[in-house]
Amino acid sequence: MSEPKAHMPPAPPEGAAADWTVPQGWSAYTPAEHAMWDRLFERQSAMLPGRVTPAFLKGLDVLRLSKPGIPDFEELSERLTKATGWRVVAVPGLVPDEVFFRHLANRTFVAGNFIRTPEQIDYLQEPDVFHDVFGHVPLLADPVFADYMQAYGEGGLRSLGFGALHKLARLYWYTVEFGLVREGGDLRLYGAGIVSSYGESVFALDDPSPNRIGFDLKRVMRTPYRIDDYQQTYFVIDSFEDLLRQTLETDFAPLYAELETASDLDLATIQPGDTVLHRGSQAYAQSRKVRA
Ligand code: HBI
Ligand code: FE
Repeated sequence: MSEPKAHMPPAPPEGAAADWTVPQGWSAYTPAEHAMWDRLFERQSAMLPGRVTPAFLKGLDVLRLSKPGIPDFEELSERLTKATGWRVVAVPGLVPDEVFFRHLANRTFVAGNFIRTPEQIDYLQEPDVFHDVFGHVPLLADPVFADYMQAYGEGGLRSLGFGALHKLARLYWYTVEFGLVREGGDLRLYGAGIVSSYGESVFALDDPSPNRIGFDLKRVMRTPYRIDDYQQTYFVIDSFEDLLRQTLETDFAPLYAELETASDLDLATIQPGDTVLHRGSQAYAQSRKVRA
């Protein structure tokens, strides 16, 4: 099978629209599926006060996400649109990059419509409705973060023309998925991959193993990431305003050209010039390697 061309994403699966969206099918969720949401919601919302950025808790509240059961995307979108003009639509799973970016550029967030099974409670490969809605949607109610996500979608579409998607994907990974923010001298969580994970919401903030270093756009785009375990390095932004400003002010075309000849950095090694907030012991990653 050949790689799909950047501007020719594969056709959507049967039953999906041209933009890959599907009906959420809210009335078809079983009591067990709603109960799984409630179980995950309770576990995470007990963990997050004092650890997550207050903007996330505000989003949970504004969007009434504590209402029991899997949220109905229409009702959720109504509240979200009032806050920032974003909507949530359902997709069957991962969608092609170009499709994903086009939705973000249009202030539409695509969310998986299925929920993990009890066996998958702590780890699953594809983003389900809990990761997508609990993890991502609260911050879409924050005006600055909402603009950052749109800018990311627009930048993503442009990156396809430079063959630089994998560099830009690192920016998404280390901010939207696994970002930390420094607020009033304290580190707080904001990345969706962390806030939707029971284990990583403690590890990312409190464990001595990972590095925590100041966010630098070029540095991040040279740093590979792992999709199979906790991160070995977290990048810390000063504020959403600063992240948005850096993203909007950077001319990515010359940056991509420069990065083409720059080597990838080791994902666990502190580099000269890094702002080190915590030098990780990497003990966790090493213990996993020995056992693997
Ligand atoms: N599709 N449903 C879904 N969710 C994502 O987060 C996603 C995707 N397709 C591509 C994609 N993410 C990547 O392009 C980004 O992680 C960069
Ligand atoms: Fe995600």
